[in-house]
Amino acid sequence: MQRIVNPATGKLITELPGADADAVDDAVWKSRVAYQGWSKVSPGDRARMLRRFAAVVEEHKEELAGLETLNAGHPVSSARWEAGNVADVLAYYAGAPERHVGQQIPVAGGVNITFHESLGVVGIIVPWNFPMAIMMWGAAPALAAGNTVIVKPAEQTPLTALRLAGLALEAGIPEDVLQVVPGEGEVAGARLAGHPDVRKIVFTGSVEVGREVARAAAGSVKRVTLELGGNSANIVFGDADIRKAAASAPYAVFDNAGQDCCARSRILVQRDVYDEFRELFTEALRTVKVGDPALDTTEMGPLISAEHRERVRGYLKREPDVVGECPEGEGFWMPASAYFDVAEDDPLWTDEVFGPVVAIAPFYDELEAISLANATPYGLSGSIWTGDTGRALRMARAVEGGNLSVNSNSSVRYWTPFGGVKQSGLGRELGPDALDAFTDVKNVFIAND
Ligand code: TXE
Repeated sequence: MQRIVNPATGKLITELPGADADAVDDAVWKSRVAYQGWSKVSPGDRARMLRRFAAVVEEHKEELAGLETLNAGHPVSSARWEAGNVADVLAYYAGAPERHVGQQIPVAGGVNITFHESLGVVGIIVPWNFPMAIMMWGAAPALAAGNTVIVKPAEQTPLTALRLAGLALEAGIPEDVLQVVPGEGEVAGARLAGHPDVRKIVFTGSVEVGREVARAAAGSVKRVTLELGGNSANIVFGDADIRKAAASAPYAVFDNAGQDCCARSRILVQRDVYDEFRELFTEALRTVKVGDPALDTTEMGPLISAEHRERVRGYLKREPDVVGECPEGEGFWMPASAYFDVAEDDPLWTDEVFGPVVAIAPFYDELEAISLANATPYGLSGSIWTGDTGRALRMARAVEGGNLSVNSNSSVRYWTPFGGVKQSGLGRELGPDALDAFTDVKNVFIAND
């Protein structure tokens, strides 16, 4: 049985049986049968059903946000964003069945056309940090492209995934087109990744498990998309709007208590404004409102589990330079913490801490900033704060990452591509490109004589 716990109180919400390998095999079989129907649904009807699914999610936005707050500890304002994002992603990809067109390529002796063929059964292995959104970033384009989907949610957070599968049925998506199989990663997740009839795996989680998933997928040459986290840099130059950069920096790392693959968990500040930034940032960190995630005013909730909190605490070898507020009680609470003058080889600088901890260091010039920013095996997101457009472009090109922002800390827009370089992963989600990740191009030549 899987124990589903409220991270804000440590109390049991419910217990669920976990799928074993046989249950996954059964789901794959049902998915293959459902694929025979779903892949042949006309583009217009598939689009209509996905639009209806988006509308049903929109109608249940408050319920979904409440469930996410209860199960994942997200502040309700952020959970509302997430539920809205699910509806938006579905609505966006609902436009795809009628628009994902092939090509006619000029050839001698006939006609050459290409088709985007759906793959078949797609497995999506989801982490606990943004359970609804990450599930749908995979499921929406996969379904739109004509595939059937099996979601393996994280052990800690299956509730919104199960509810979304129920809402899909309510919206008229046929049975078994979108299934959710809660279970242990090493059992259900591993079986899904290794199953010969699953044609594609989308995995979001740790680098270690990502490697295992890729190895298991290699057995049947499955297509793989991997999103394996990050340790992104927030780079503040002396010519930037320092007040703005400092005011938004805490949210960029403490959102979801730092359990965000795009968290700007390292801040690099040019030496001439380092002291000013330090003062402003310290002030901003101390005002982050930490507490009951069900309250509208809360900005940071608990960590996902006691086990994860221990992992994060393992990085704190000395007292932080600045510490925020932290509620008392049984939940998995941890204060926002900042360390200044962190060395380039400190694990706080190189590793993904995945908690409310930020490492800050000064730099002299662009070259040093680039070298410090890239001194990690990850390459997902990052921000550059500067008033100089040329510098913004030079830096955005030089920092290793899939998603860079200038004078902003945003990374995710459902209509633009998202993903990492280096050990942050493989492939892109969201935006128009994601459809290609769920289809193969078929080339057909028709002779005219
Ligand atoms: O991840 P796991 P965990 C990073 C972050 C975090 C660390 C560990 O640094 O501290 O990973 O988190 C399933 N075959 N990220 O332990 O284990 C598992 O059931 C197939 C970054 O929670 O990678 C869950 O559904 N699947 C991140 C999913 O993999 C397996 C989000 C992720 O779990 C499996 C989360 C196996 N052998 C953690 N073992 C991001 N990229 O945003 C586990 N799973």
